[in-house]
Formats: sequence, C-alpha cells, structure tokens
Amino acid sequence: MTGAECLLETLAANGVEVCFMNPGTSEMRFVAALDRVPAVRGVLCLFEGVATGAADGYARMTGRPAATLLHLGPGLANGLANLHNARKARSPVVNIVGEHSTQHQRYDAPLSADIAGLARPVSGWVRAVNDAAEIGAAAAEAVAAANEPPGQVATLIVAADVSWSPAVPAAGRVAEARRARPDDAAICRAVESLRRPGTAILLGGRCGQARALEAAGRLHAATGVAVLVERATPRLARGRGLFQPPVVPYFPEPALEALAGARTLLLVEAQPPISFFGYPNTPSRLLPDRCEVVTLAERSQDGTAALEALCGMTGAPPARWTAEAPAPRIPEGPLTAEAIGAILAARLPEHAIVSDEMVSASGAVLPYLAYAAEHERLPVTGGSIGQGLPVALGAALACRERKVVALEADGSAMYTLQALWTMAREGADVVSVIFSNRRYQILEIEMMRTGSLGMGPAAQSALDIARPDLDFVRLSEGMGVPAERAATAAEFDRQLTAALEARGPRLIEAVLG
Ligand SMILES: Cc1ncc(C[n+]2csc(CCOP(=O)(O)OP(=O)(O)O)c2C)c(N)n1
Repeated sequence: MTGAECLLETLAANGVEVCFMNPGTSEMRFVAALDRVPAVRGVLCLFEGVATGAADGYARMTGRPAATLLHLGPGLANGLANLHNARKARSPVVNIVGEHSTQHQRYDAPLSADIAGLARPVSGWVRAVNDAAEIGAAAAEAVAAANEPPGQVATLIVAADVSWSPAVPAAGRVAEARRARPDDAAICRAVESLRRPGTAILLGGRCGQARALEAAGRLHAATGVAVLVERATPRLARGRGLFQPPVVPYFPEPALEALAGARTLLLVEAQPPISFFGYPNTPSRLLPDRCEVVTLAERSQDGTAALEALCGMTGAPPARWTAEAPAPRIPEGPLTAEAIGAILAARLPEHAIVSDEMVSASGAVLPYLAYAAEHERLPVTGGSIGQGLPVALGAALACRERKVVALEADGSAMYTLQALWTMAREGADVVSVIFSNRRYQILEIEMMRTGSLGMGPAAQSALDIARPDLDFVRLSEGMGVPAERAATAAEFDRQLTAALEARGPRLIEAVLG
C-alpha cells in the first residue's frame, strides 16, 4: 500500500472517521486513497477555516478527533484562526498538512514555507514525516497526541513522496488516554472549602455538560455554594430542567461584580478568571485580592468525577431544577434580538445543538434560552470570529440525529460563509440564523471603552458593514442553502418553525429593526 493509504488506514484503525479537507498537488495521493479506505470520509470545504472549525465542532460533540487535510503552509495559515479556537476549546484535532516531496524541500519553491513554525503556536504536538517507513507509527502517534487529555491539536506534516511511496501500517490501536480523577487530597481540600462562607465553584472544560452540572447543582442546593461557568466552556448544557449557573460576564465590570463575594474559588477544569481584554481603568484579574484559589480538577483531569465525589462526601442529595419563570410569549412587531430569543425559547427542539456566535446580540438572546428545551451551546472559545458556521457544520456531521441551530452575527458570518456550501453538499441539518444589524456593533461599544472620545466618519466607516448591504438570502441560495428574510417577529417565527421542521440546511436572514 502507499504511504497515503497507510496514513488513512491508521487513522481509521484509531477511530478517526472524517477528514475535513481542502487539498492541493502535494495531497493528491491522499485524495486518491480515500476511495481505497472508505472508513475515513473526506468532506470538502472551500476554505481551510471551514475545515478547521468543522473539526473543532465535530470534536466538541464526539470527544474524538476528526482529521483535517490542508495544503502546505498557506493552506495551514488559512486554517489557523479556527485552530486557535480549537486549542482554546481543548478539542482533539489531527491536523494533517501536506509538504513538498523531500527532494523538492531544499528549494524555495513558490509554496515553500515554514509549516512547523506556523503550526506550533496552535498545536500541542508537531511532527514532520519525510520517510514512508515512519508514516504508520507517526499517524498513530498523532491520534494519541490529539487525544491526550484534555485534548489538543496534533499537526502531522506529510511530504508528498511519503504519500506515494510504499508503506506498512503500524500494528494495533494506540491505547486510549483516560482522564484521571483528582487525588483524595484535592477532594478533601475542596470539601473543606465548601464548609467556609464565600466559596464559589468555577466550572470549565467538560464540566459544562449535563452530568457535571447536575453534580454542581446538588452541591449548590445542599451547601449554598455559588456556582459559575467559564465563558469559554466549549459545550454548555442549558434549558428548562437543568441547573443553569451563570456564565462569567464578558465585560469586566459585571464580571468583577459576579465574583466580588468570592473568598475561595474552587476551580473545576477552569482557570482563574481574567478579563477578555485589558482596558484603561479596569483590572485584568477578575478575582478579589483576598480570594484564595483552590484547584479541584485540572483541565486534563476528570472534573465531573471529582464533583460527584464531593456530592458523595457532603451527602448532597439529588436536586430538581425548573426554569423560574414560564416561557415568554411570542412577541409581535419588528424583529429584535429579544424577539428572536423569545421565539427560540418556544421553538428550539429538544437536544438541539446551538452554535453561538451572536456577538453583541447574545446579551439579549441568551437569558431567553434558559426557558428553551434542553440543548447544548457551543460558544466561540478563543475570541476569533468566523467559527460559528464551521462549528455548526462539524457538530451536525457528528450528531446526525440532532438539530443544529447556528446563531450568527452578520459580520462574523462573512469570515467563513463558505461553510454553507459544505452544509448543502453534506445535507447537514443546520438552521443558520443571521443577525443582520449591518454593523460591527460590539466594536462601537469597545471604541468607547478603550477611551475614544468620539468617532469621525472614517472611524464610523470602519465599523459599518452596510454600503453595500449584504444579501444573505442570495449568498445562501448561491451556495445551495434555501433561505428567507424576516423583518418582523411574526415572519421570523413562521420561517423558523418551518426551517426546524424541515431536514437539511436552511438560512434565515433576521433583519434587526
Ligand atoms: C478573526 C477576528 N478578526 C477580527 C476580530 C475583531 N472583531 C471582534 S467583533 C468584530 C465584529 C463583529 O461584528 P458582527 O459579527 O457583525 O457582530 P455585532 O458586533 O454586530 O453583534 C470584529 C471584527 C475578531 N474577534 N476575530
């Protein structure tokens, strides 16, 4: 078999089933091998940022890596921003990058670049393979590295001649890495903290998922301990019937307020909270000075098991949760972010996956989603916009039986809009809602916050994405995704209901009044 077939066979033998790809000449033998190794399905993406974001979404929902296939340094560079988000999510990704054949690497050919240098800042593991004899073992090592808790990007750089030379696969499967439960000393320290007034728990990592939330809710009900969730928690269960602790706010002032009472902060797969940005008059560190930080579980450990152990040691009984207020009624009139929130609260189907890149609209919409049916929310983990649609695509291919809803600000949507084309081609069950305010609205707020006294026409023009207005209906239809435009709450409700009932991708351009 060829090195490319050996690479794919090894990926398949180690549980990698999908490869989000945008290939070139150096990856042609990999592409050819897809027909001989059908256990790995190639999914074509028309921009590398779509491929890397989709791999992130897939990993968040399965806990397993997808592969990506990118074309030399420039292809990798196009995919870096969403690999950055994947790194912050601790998503396992097997990031395969093609390289020139070994004899060609000594020349400064047009596509020559420092691939490892580009890969390192986003990768926990990087290996270049220039000998076909190594490709089987290297591929197995890449999967093992990606899966190493808590999960990371593992970049495997494969020379073109490795792909076309004969090779033999590595024997057997790599051992599955398990997350260790924190030791008894860490659990005893945490039990002691729970006895003290002013203790708060901060959840992150995998502890946004239902089982961990249930355990945290039991502790909250039994001991009164405050519970918060990190903003960048990659997968957060929400909705009626769940314990829904608040997420640390985006802006520093409300975040400082939310944490002001903490005397001890128990970290569970989380890090001490810091502000998203530094501003002229607010601190970066969000904890009060006198607050002691106690780590119950590191990011690489099993925080859920640790929380459950705490429940056992404190005798916290099962608790029940209901959303405090009834679901809000469907509004009338012009379409606003609040109206979208209320309609989503009523219409979101059970177990939906919500990819959240609403940016400035999130403050208005998210409180309503507390009343929606149980769902999971995937936020932007690394602040790099252009991840929402690709993550939705990856999540939809990972969970074919679940409806995915991408809540997407218009400016952010334009970074990786090509995700719609792959959604159409793959029949991905995604309803994309574009929040069309035709501005970079959050940046108008940030402009004030960073001390600017006013905006002249040049500055305003830099934050205004109208002139010309983007026509998301035509953009979407042009990529094969049926689309409609809503300007009133009633239109949006009707279109959303129909889109949720259909299968396959749909888009609604929500023009905000
Ligand atoms: C890759 C990347 N480039 C630029 C930015 C800076 N940035 C943050 S928000 C934003 C505009 C957001 O506009 P939109 O998505 O329309 O949301 P709105 O603020 O209008 O709600 C930009 C350009 C970023 N976060 N990431």
